[in-house]
Amino acid sequence: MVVDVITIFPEMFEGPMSVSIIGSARERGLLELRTHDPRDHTCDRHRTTDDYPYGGGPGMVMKPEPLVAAINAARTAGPGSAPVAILTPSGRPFDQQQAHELSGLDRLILVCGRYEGIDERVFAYADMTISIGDYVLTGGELPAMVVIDAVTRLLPGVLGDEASSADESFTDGLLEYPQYTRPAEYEGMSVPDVLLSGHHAAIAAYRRAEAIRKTAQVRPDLLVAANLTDHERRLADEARKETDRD
Ligand code: 4FN
Repeated sequence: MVVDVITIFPEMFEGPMSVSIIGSARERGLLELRTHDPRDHTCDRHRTTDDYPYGGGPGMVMKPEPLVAAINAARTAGPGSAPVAILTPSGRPFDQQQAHELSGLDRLILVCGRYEGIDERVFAYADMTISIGDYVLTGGELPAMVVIDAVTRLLPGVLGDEASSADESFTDGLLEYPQYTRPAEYEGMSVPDVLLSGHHAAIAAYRRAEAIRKTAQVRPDLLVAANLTDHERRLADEARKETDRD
């Protein structure tokens, strides 16, 4: 997959996108990540990418011309068509479902805002908008990296066989079950006996029950989409009631 990022801070991507799974995906050619700086598409001496807002008010707004010129440069920098996604607080809430959808694309262009925002007319060049959550940020670069991280790990070959099948079982919409490694006892806290039992069916049942209990307690909204048996629904309802009493 080829991802083009439109950003006035391309250096922000260097560290995070060069290490671990994403760095290795790039080295292996599974992800091609390119940045395009709107500053390189300005004509004035100061390479201006922002201007005062019409109608007044605080802060500056990203000018349309350098941004759209950078989007077009990204478009023509590769074969075929590439959907354009703007990272913005008013975008579609990003989730694992959309990560799966985007991982099926050959190309994607991500546009990062800075200052107080992007001139509204740039949105006419976008196929979609994405938001990673409800908090104030200084730019769309971290959100773009969140999207790239979530999408890249789903690309064929990026994770090993074991990690990708583990992924399928935990993307059944539930939070993670509790995990333990050695030592069996740490500061008086011991690993649940069932995990030391070697009884694989019992371990699987314990983990699924714990994942359902945890999800019901901290994120009951996630259970709506989860595939639960009648018995598991009752387990979730019980866990829910436990927290309601707190
Ligand atoms: N943020 C809010 C309301 C109004 C403004 C903001 C805000 C960066 C250019 C956008 C933020 C959060 C999630 C992009 C936030 C995201 C951004 C994102 C983002 C600079 C303008 C700005 C009600 C959400 C708190 C700054 C709420 N996902 N403006 O953060 O780009 O993608």
